[in-house]
Amino acid sequence: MLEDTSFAIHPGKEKDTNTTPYKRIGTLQAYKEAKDTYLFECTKGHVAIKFYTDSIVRIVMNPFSQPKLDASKAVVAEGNSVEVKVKDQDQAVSLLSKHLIVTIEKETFSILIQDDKGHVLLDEGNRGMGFKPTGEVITYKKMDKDDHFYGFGEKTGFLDKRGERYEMWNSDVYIPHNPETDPLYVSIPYFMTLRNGRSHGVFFDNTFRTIFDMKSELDYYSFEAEGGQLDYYVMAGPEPKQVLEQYTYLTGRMPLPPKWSLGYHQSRYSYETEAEVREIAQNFIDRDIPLDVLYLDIHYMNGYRVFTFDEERFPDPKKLIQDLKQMGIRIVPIVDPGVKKDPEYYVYQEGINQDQFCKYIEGNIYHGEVWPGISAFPDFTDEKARKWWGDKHQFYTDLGIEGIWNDMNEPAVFNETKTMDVEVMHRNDGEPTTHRELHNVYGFLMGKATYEGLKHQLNGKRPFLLTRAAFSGVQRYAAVWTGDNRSFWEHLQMTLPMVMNLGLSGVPLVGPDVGGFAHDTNGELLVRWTQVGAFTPYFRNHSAIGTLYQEPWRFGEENESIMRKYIQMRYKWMPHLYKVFQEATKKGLPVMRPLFMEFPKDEKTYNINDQFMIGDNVLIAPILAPSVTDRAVYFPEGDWIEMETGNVYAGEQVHLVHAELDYMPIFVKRGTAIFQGEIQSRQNKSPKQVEMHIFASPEEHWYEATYYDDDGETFAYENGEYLELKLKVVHSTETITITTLEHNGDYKPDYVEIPIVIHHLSKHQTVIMNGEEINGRAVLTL
Ligand code: MIG
Repeated sequence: MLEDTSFAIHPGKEKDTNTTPYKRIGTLQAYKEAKDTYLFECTKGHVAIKFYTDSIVRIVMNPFSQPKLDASKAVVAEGNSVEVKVKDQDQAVSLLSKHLIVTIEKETFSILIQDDKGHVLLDEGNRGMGFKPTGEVITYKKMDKDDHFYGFGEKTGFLDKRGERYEMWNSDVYIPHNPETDPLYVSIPYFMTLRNGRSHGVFFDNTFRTIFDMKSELDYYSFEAEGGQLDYYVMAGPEPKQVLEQYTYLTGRMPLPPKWSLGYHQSRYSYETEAEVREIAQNFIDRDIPLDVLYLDIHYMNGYRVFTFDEERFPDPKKLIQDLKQMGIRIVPIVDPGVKKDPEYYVYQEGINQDQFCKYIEGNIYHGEVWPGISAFPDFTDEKARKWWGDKHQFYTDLGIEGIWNDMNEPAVFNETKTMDVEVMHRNDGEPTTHRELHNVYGFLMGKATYEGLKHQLNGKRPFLLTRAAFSGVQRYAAVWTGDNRSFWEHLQMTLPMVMNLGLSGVPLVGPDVGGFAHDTNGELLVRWTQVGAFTPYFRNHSAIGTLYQEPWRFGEENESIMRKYIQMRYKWMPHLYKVFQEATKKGLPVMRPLFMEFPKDEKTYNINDQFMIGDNVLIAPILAPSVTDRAVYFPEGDWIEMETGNVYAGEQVHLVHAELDYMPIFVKRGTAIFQGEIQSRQNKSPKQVEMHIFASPEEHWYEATYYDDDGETFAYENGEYLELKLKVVHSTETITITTLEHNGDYKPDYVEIPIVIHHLSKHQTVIMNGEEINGRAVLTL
């Protein structure tokens, strides 16, 4: 606790910084090509360069041994075979693919990376790559005055990370998430640079503690690691969307989540008894507030023993889960990694008997204190333990559970370092190494174990997994929530850049604890947060033990009815959201997007922290401060139509927009289209009717609209059981022409047509659909 007093700035406290200088890797001696990889021998070590596609190149520096190319936890791509030309000149050697030029200065081994047009992506200048005999590795790159940085996973602060220094070390941080609180629970050692309207990406594939520094120097930034190889991938972009496609080509994309996981979720630490859970569920039904999921936090267990229920609090979990499912509500229980040290507890017994727990090199088990008391931790770095853990979830799936919530998986341990002893020796699938190296992937591998177990048990149904800790690639297994925020307006404000940067880091299904976890929320804050939550990719209200209850009805009828409206609105927008999620599964694009992603040439968008987009045409401008009912909204290029009022706002300027507490401004770009639905009933939340809304433009404009749907709960879509419509809508002064370009997939939804509603149609415009003029109702027949 001394950390929270002036002791923190005690003059004698300045750490002994490791002042050993970095050594450069030396002069190039020789190089050769072996299986698509270029191997460079330098006077002080080795470098490998490998192209994965024409737009992705990997650079690996290893001062101590030949580069290891197959040890990644995050990367799933093997790479295509890429045609590379080698240009050897006096002072430099260059490797050229279709979109990238890598030039290596022979004397210093400084690397310059350019795109095919000669634009500089990375330039080491006279700084290059370095290492210390103790194992640290670093590289410096020139920083342009126009560089903007995004990504870095889960970080507090503003959208643009220029001027920041970030550390990656998964940490359980309950102390308020301030702009300077770093690191948090998630490590994604990846960023995107936007430079003069073009972007490129860097993924530093190193699981040790890493540091990204865009702050300490004016014209160089750096990234470094405590150990391991200097192993990074450069992605050429040049559009921000292409960088995301390239990054997720490497680290994988999310599978489609079950539709129910995209609905509204209610949680509390904790709903403590079966009676309380039933009462909460009934309240949602009675109050006509749609709800898809209720969470069971740690109190459901017997003495916090995972894979158990407390028999008094939850005497018949199977019945409870069935009954709630009848009401259209699913139960998601929390599962922490710590297994209570209790010789009479079957999970501990199995773990010991089958040798599944993390150990020291000497063979003794690592024990740490968490909720259940002294506990052991499964060694998720080993396939045997992952399988065991995954299989254990049969306990939950047999009860009808289809989703799991992983918490404390940094792993969090109640001690000075907040985590496992870094000297623990993980099995690491036959390549043993320390927790110091694998700390940042512990939660990620727990996620892998859990997701794969669930997927197997659910027999074709899509599992849902929520995780607190994560590493690059987590999108393949889990949704991420941003941990223990607080019920402060500042934390509502922080939600936007934080969720957007997670999206820019390849994780589309993300959200905060709506209403705030710690501290007491209040009606106004909860209303404004619920409005935002209705459009965050993951939408869960959660609050901490000892704080005011914050279900939507706790702050009076007026507030309740606003929250009802916005939670219902979430379902109305589901067809649009689902389509954007489907895009995330195909291309790795975020669902909740910063404006620059759609308008990368517009500098005004580079650091907008209080507006966001859902997909490419919906712009949301929430109110994020108390008592505020008017706000400035920046509109990028084009005309923007306010959904509620029909008002049209001209782009490339700021307008003042009015928004009382019951209202959050939502705009759609004129000349585009969206799909919306109406939910069927409280039990069945799939849409009974979907409508296409076209926002007619009086000017020449065209837009390609996509509609996507499937059964929402199985993997049948992977075998063609989906419906995808691609439509082209061309606007002109006289006509709106709608043409079906493609109708893909075999899925037949319950609805047989999609009515088309055209807004702002002028009396001079006629509607033409697939070649025919329409006078009455326009519909898409399925
Ligand atoms: O702080 O399981 O972030 O969502 O409710 C203690 C109890 C551990 C931290 C999680 C929070 C959860 C809580 N957990």
